[in-house]
Amino acid sequence: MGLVDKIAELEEQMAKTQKNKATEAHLGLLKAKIARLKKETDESRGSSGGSGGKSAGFDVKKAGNSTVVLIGLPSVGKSSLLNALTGTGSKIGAYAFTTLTCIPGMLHYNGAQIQILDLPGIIPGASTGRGRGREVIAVARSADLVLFVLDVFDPNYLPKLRETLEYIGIRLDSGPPKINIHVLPKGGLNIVFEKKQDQLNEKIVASILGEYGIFSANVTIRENATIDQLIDKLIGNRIYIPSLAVINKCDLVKEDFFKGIEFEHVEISAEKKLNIDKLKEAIYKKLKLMRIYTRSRFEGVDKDEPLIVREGTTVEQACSKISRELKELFKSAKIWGPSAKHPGQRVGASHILKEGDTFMVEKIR
Ligand SMILES: Nc1nc2c(ncn2[C@@H]2O[C@H](COP(=O)(O)OP(=O)(O)OP(=O)(O)O)[C@@H](O)[C@H]2O)c(=O)[nH]1
Ligand SMILES: [Mg+2]
Repeated sequence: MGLVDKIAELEEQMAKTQKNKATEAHLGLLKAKIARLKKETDESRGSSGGSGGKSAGFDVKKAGNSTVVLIGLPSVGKSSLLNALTGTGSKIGAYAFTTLTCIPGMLHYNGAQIQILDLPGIIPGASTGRGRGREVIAVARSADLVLFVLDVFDPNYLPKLRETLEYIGIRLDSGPPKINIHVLPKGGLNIVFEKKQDQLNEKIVASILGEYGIFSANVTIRENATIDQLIDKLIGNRIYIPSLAVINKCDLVKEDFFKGIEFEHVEISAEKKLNIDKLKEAIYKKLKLMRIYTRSRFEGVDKDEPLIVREGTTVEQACSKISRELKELFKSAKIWGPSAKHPGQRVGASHILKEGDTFMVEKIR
């Protein structure tokens, strides 16, 4: 039996098993087995991790401060949106599969350069199919944000799109599981639960670890984790990316149309250019970018040329973005703005910057 058949058989077995307390451990083990086999098939296909698809047209070079991919069904308006955000001329058509390759554009916002990638539409089963679908979603693996584009008459397609990406190991809107596993040559398992667990217990953790050939290890579970998170930790090649949902073609409906929609989203019309600025701001926020200004003794502050960095960036990291020399000669910095206790506060290399801060480096010589 081939790997694909084995996976199908296990998936069938899972579907047939009732979900309850008594079957939890058994189901967890099946999940672990499936995840392990899937990883093996990915590896034999050579398509796991990295930048994904190898075919012509999909090897797009990353550019700018961050990369955003547009994921959605055919004809929802992805190319129209790329054009509205960036002024790029991606082809728009009233028929499905107008876009056949990956088209990049650049959004300039708040001093940041945000690369937007327009992709062909995906259809159900894209993650398992051999065709372009798999290549399309593989591009998402290297993105900093996934923008789900939904048609106003089909917004409930969102969960299916999310599942499609989850299937190839992309984890949306969450961080890596707070689980540590330190494998030991002998001595059995020592499992510590730091938080109360809803799904995991010693028996389940032991049987899942066994599936991965781990029988001796120090394991610390630092959050209320799921079986899936434990498996993610063991598989190891998961990618964690934030996402944002956009509902397009809002020009076709009245406002009260959106009352029943409960998930977070931005309503736009790419064609009529409605709410595009609001979407730009939402993208910028989700990417957690911020503007930092530098001040030099001679030239003062240049407000036109911010340094674009991620939230949580330290003074040291910002310096190394400017130049290696600056990082090496760093003695201390003076700070003005939101993160400064008082204007001109002197701080060390590990000081965390905030949006709108200005800093000036004092060098060792
Ligand atoms: N009414 C309305 N129509 C739109 C809007 N945005 C796009 N369209 C129309 O929807 C159709 C599909 O638009 P595209 O931008 O080509 O869609 P796509 O998602 O790139 O399609 P594929 O490349 O085939 O996946 C075109 O006929 C557009 O004119 C909108 O905001 N409102
Ligand atoms: Mg298109």
